[in-house]
Amino acid sequence: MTQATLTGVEDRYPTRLGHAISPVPRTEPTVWGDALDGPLSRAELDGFADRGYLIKAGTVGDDHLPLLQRELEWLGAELAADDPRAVREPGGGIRSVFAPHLLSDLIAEVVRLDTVLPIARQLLGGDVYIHQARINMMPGFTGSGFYWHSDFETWHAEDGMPEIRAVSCSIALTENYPYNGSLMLVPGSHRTFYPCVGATPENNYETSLVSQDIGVPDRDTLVKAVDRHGIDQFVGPAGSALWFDANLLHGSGSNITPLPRSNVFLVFNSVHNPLTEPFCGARRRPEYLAARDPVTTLAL
Ligand code: 6CS
Ligand code: FE
Repeated sequence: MTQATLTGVEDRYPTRLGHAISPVPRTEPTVWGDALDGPLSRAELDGFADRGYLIKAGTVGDDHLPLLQRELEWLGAELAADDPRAVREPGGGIRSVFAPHLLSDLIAEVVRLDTVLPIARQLLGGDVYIHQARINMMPGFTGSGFYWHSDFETWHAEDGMPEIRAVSCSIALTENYPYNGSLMLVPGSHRTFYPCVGATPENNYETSLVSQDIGVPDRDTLVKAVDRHGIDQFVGPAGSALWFDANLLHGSGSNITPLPRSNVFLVFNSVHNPLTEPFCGARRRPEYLAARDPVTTLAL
């Protein structure tokens, strides 16, 4: 019996299985709002629906960037060495800082910028809240990558997110070059859910945030997806933003250059898509990974 039937919530996207099953066509729309509902044009919305991502230059301007870059250093120093919200790279340095919007007023401000929140509301068709936020530092020399995955696969299995009605906004705080660990995307892959084989270990997030072994598509799936869709890359100056659908396959290589690729990721979830119980049957993940608190999940 799966967790879903225990809670009575239908699991339309089974994953973390004992055996491989066929990919599941997405049933939800990718874009829930319309051109009149926000700043994105019809063409931009159609592009997002087709490719599963959209790049917007100038999302954060020079008025915020230098302050945000300084904020990164402060956040890195502020968190105690044993704070679980600061995930470290095996080779040294900080890999990610989770829930930075709750630690920094400046990052909380970025969430509500006219170039950010209205786009999230338009894509998700109404009120939203922050499901998860993080800064991925991808430090120079030691930044280890993120293997191919769909964020929704994790958020569904381990956080109980029922529908694909969430979107990530990755804002470059440093220049994202083709060679310093910038995000690679499989355009169009968001229209298919790829069930993964392998049960979720207890407290999986204690290792998966550094190296994700469970909940990743097998190589045959990746060969077929890349063969069909190709690979695009998010490169651009500090201040530009990549909006990508929760189910879009993405990953990044390691960064052996001296140039950090530090991005802040804001994950917006629709208020109509509140978390239930983890569909993989594991215990709930901590609040800093998956917001459930009535205050932090208040509509923005
Ligand atoms: O487990 C998670 O929620 C995180 N893992 C990855 C690889 N991307 C999304 C998210 O930060
Ligand atoms: Fe991810």
